[in-house]
Amino acid sequence: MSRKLIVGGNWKCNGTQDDVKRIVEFLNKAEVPCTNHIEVVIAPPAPFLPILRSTLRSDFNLAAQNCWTGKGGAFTGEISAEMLMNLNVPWVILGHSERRTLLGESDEMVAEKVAYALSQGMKVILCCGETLEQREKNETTMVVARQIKAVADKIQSWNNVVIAYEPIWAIGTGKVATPQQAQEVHANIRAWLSQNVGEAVAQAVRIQYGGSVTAANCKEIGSQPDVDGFLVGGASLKPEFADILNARI
Ligand code: G2H
Repeated sequence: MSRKLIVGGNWKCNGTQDDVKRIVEFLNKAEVPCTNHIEVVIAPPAPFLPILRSTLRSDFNLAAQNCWTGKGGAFTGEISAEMLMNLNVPWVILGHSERRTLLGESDEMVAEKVAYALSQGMKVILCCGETLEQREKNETTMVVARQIKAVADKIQSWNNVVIAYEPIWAIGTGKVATPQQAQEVHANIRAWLSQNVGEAVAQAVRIQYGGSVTAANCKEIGSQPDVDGFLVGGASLKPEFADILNARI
């Protein structure tokens, strides 16, 4: 089955207003293959979402990097899915390992967030991935399955979910997974979905690779049959992001 490529730019907690202007400038100039073949989603820090909404080209979409587990209210510092929809931000990245590790987000909390965001009409990039220690103990398949199962238990439809496989040992380290390592985990995720959710979902769900993706390594990783795009961190702040968008042509 041919799945539409999806590339995300996760700016994490980086940038100033001047950086935003500079990045939007090169994004707006970037030549990309027909948007029938690729979807581009930019995830700036939340304070910059409105300015990107009004300055970013309309064929690129926007994501938040987090949202709350339920309806907004007395939750200081949080962002609700309703607010994001109100700002015309249709995507949200959930379960990024930085939030799981640094902010203690459990599989269950991530799953609650995914379920609530979907219930509000949002689209979700669900991150999963193992630590180096878990990989060395051959626990990668188990860890990733556990993270995905928590979500599968709480949602009815995978139509608006993209999975981002991000091995933690490859995040921001410059140590990228080999194309074979990425393909193996992506294929295992698809196999898990097939056995536990259904074959149609397994074939339709897009799975991005994330972790030190650059213009130099994206072509090889992107050529793997079960890699449907990338979630890019550091390189999404640089003009080379435009080259990553063209990895498949
Ligand atoms: C992984 C990735 C973006 P980087 O976190 O989600 O970041 O490309 O900097 O490793």
